[in-house]
Amino acid sequence: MAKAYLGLGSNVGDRKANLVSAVKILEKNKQIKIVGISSVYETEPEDYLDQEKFYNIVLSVETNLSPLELLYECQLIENFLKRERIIEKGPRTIDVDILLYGNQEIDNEKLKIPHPSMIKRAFVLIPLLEIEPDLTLPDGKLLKKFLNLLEVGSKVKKLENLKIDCYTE
Ligand code: PH2
Ligand code: MG
Ligand code: MG
Repeated sequence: MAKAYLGLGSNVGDRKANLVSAVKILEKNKQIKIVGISSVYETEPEDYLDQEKFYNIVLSVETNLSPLELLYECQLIENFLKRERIIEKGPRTIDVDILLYGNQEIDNEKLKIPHPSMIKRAFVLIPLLEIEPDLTLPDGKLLKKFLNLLEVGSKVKKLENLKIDCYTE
């Protein structure tokens, strides 16, 4: 079993319902066990700025899927929730990214792990560090050090009253 971390985001339609659907699909997969789930954060859009605010969460999972098999599962969820790819880094019903997969480093045209922009994104690092404060990159660097370098301000807000439950045992 490998421990992996997934970053999920939604800014089209019912953002919470989209995240819940994605979590439910992951829970149904017998080869994936969700072991941690962050709070839901409402976040200002990054990269492509002219779009609605996102809801972002991070999950930790244990899985015996390979990194590529896990990627296919993420893409299956994106297809199921009818994600359209009109604008790069633009609006989406759901985005499911593999952030980390054990201590593996992967760099090919299909898949890059660690996720190349995770260390620059407070909407990833804040929920990730909420569930795993001392997490490191495969090279041993502490992720919280990267968060300290970012201007977060009010761009990432924890939604205290919005919980996504997960039921896997
Ligand atoms: N995803 C992007 C681009 N910008 N901004 C926020 N706040 N949250 C996201 O998940 C996000 C983004 C492309 O994956
Ligand atoms: Mg993606
Ligand atoms: Mg993404």
